[in-house]
Amino acid sequence: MGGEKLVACMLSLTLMRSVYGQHMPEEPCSVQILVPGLKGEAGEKGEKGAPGRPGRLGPSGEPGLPGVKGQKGSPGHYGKMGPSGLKGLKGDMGDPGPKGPNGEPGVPCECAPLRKMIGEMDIQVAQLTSELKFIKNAVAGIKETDSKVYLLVKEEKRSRDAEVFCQGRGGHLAMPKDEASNRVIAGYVTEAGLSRVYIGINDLEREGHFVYVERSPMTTFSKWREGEPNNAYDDEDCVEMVSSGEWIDVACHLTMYFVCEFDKDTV
Ligand SMILES: [Ca+2]
Ligand SMILES: [Ca+2]
Repeated sequence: MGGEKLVACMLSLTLMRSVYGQHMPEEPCSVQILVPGLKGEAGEKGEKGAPGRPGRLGPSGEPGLPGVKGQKGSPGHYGKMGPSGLKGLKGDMGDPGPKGPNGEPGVPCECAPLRKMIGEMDIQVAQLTSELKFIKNAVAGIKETDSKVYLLVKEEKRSRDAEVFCQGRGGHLAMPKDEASNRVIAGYVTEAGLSRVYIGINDLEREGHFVYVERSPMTTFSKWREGEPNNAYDDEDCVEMVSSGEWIDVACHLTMYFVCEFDKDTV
């Protein structure tokens, strides 16, 4: 027993006496001076001890050789959608599709403006119908000389209204100024089976002084029937042509067919 242990033993003995009083077990350590004896014989081999603690971590090993290339993997997931591309060129127009089903019946409308429009269209249709009738007559029975075109209008009108009608189409009542033109106009009367038509001559401004409706004076040519003009009943200021081609002064308020003339330059 070393010195340290001896001191520790004595300290322990003192503590135990203070705690347990006189009831102390046999003194475990008494101070004795021992002398070493002779070395004994080698003991028998002991039993195998318990495994030791694990050793420290060793250093890193050398890099290994490259491995053999593995097999091709399965396809990966789809990537994220990329940005939109530029707009392409416009394609050709497709074929017309099939006709769709009929629509629902419409609802009643506020038709006052439409009625007004329809009314105006009716008036225009009437005007066009009149124009068409005029053109049909013109195509069917037009007569002409070198410088004039004549047209028999089969609408009974007073002399003034007849002249308005002819002016509305760019002409005048027929104004025969020579035998040739007078014969052409007379041809209308006979061919149409008529007895008379208005022509463009009158003495409205000055009694007995006949002029053409375009206000040009009478020339040397005239075709009065014998005894005419007589201004009968002091009321004959307009002129008709009968089928013979002769002229007769008559009252202007009579209604009859008439002949218009147009300059070829303006037709
Ligand atoms: Ca007269
Ligand atoms: Ca007369």
